[in-house]
Parts: sequence; structure tokens; C-alpha cells
Amino acid sequence: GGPASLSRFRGALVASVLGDCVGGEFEGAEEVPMDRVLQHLNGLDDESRGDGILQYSDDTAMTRCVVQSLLTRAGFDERDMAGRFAVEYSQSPGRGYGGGVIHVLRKLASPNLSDVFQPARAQFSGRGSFGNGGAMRAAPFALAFSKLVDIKRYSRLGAMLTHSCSLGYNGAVLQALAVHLSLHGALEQPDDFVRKLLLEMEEVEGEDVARSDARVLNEPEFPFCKRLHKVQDLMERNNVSIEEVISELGNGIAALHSVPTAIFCVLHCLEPREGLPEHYGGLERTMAYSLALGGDTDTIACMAGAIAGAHYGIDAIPQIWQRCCEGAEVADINAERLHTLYHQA
Ligand code: 8NA
Ligand code: MG
Ligand code: MG
Repeated sequence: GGPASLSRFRGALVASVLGDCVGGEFEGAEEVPMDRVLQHLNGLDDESRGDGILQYSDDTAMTRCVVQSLLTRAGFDERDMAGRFAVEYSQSPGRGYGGGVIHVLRKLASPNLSDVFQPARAQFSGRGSFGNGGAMRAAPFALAFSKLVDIKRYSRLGAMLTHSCSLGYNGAVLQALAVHLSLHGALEQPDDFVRKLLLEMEEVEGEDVARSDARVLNEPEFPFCKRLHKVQDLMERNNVSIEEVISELGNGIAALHSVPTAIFCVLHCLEPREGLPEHYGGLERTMAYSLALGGDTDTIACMAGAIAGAHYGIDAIPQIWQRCCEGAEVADINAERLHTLYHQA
């Protein structure tokens, strides 16, 4: 479909669930041989799988809260969103949340809380979390708002409910921007796609807080821009090994070590690649490649899935994959509602 078509909305939200569910198998694994990835993905086609459907984790649980909040309030409402995070966590605490964020989620359940951003600010001795937990749930902001200024403002605030360090929430801004550009067909020109991201992130990371957060963490200034430049370098190379991608971009739980990685996965898999089945389309390649990086596989595949799904649309996602992932159907219905909201506003 064309820019911002229903198919792209559905692709984005369903493929993000898929990445989370399918990627859970390898979360935390140091190295994942492509053979094992393909075996896992082929196994999804097997009707006789005994282990039932693949469950989603914190990534999808929190994304669903973001979606429900944006739909119910027809816009961003921090108290409503924070309340949904707290209820979701109290009802299903075993979804694989990060070790720090659970303290925020418990505090957000308190009815006496006057400032919903306060618990996140108290994390890690006041420095705030730089984990990728804000970025993993950022895609819906690009599906609810059409203006760049709104996407940037609300993806940042939505992330700040749990991640008050700029290296955390700016990862969410970058992820939302990537989904937005993809939704509008920008991946047709991959070099332009990265240039547009850089242009936006140079402004985002130029803020004083972003500069001082980077210094405190011993990172160079403009950390996400630096990584996007590395993405450009890797794109220009003919043969890039998985090891190089991991060492240049990372595969960890920090937003800085996973959001640019997810973006690279999508860009790299726009074309057929050696080691990946020839009958795979771009979305399938993106999934397989994200898992082969190891590390925080569910979250990287979830983020790459959202960007890739917004590009290829729903028809690129194998039915069999959708059927074995918990929450894929709900994501599909939510995508349709977001599409309506998006085109109303
Ligand atoms: P978070 O906010 O708890 O951050 C995750 C972790 O990052 C923390 O537990 C800390 O170890 C570290 N961290 C973050 N900020 C700082 C800081 N300022 N100083 C020192 N350490 C810090 O959780 P989140 O919501 O960001 O979640 C991130 C990831 O963890 C997600 O992938 C989620 O699925 C989860 N998770 C990951 C794995 C894995 O093996 N990769 C396993 C289970 C859960
Ligand atoms: Mg997870
Ligand atoms: Mg994860």
C-alpha cells in the first residue's frame, strides 16, 4: 500500500509482536548461529509443534498499554499511560521486565503519586535508566501522530515515564522517527532514510541535557548520531560480518546499543543476503537477521519488526508466523484503530 496505508499500520504493529515472541527464544544468548535461527523459524511452520503459541514479553505488554492509552485518550495523557503500565505489571509481573524498571512500575501503582515522572527520575541514583524499555514501545507514537514535532514530543514523554536518562528516551525518539519515515515510504531510498534520521537526531541530541548525560556516562556527545554514522559506514561495505555489527553497534539492553542496531537490521535486509534463504522476503530476512545477532534479541527484533513492517505491510508477514504468536491478532485490530485515529486528526 501507499504511504500511511492500513497495510503499513498493520505490518508495523503485528511484526513488532512477532519480533518479541519469536525473539524470546534467544534473549540473552551470546551468539546465535544462523542455522539455529532458521531452524527456529522453520519450526513455526510445523503444525504439530507441541509447545503451543509463543508468548510475548514486556516489549509487547507495554506497547499494548501505549496503544490503549493513545486510543482511549485520543492523544497523549501521561497519567493514563502510567496507570496502564502499573496495572499491566501488577497483573502479569512475569513478562521479563528489566531489573530496574520494576521499581518504577510498582511506584506508578500508588494512588497518591502527584508527579508520574518522578519514579523514573529516581532510578540509578537520579541518573535515570538508559535501557531500551522506552524504545521498545515507541512505535505506536508514529502510528498515532502524523506531525514530526508531535512524534518527537510524545515519544520522549512516553519513554520518560520509566526512562529519564536522555540515552534512554532519545532511543525512543529515534525508534519512533524510524517507524514514521518507514510508514511514509522513506526506505525506498535507504541513504536518504538515514540522512533524515540524522537531521532530526542532531536537533534532538543538541539539547544541553543530552550533552551532559552523554558526558556523565563517558559517551561522546551526540551518541545516537555517532551510531547512525556507523550505520552509514556499514551500509557502504559489501561484506559485513555479524561480529562486526555487534562490535560496532551492539546488541545489548541499552537503547544506544540496540536501536541503531535494529535500524541497521532493516536496512541490511532490504536486499537478499548470503546465508539467508532465497525464498525469504525482506521482512522475513529482517526477523532472521535480528535474531542471529544474539543479545537482547526479542527487543531488537521487536523494534526492527516495527520499522520493517511499516515498510513491507501486513501481507509480507507469513500467516503461519502470525498464528503462533500471542497478541498478533490484538495488534492487528489495534493497528486498524490507530489508522483511523491517525487519519482523523
Ligand atoms: P531497565 O530500566 O531496568 O534497564 C535495564 C538494565 O539496564 C538495568 O537493570 C540496569 O542493569 C541497566 N541500566 C539502565 N540504566 C542504567 C544506569 N543509568 N546505570 C546503570 N545501569 C543501568 O529496563 P528496560 O525497561 O530498559 O528493559 C531493558 C531490557 O531488559 C529489555 O530488553 C527487557 O526485555 C529486559 N530484559 C532483558 C534481558 C536480556 O537478557 N537481554 C532479559 C530479561 C529482560
Ligand atoms: Mg522483552
Ligand atoms: Mg528484551
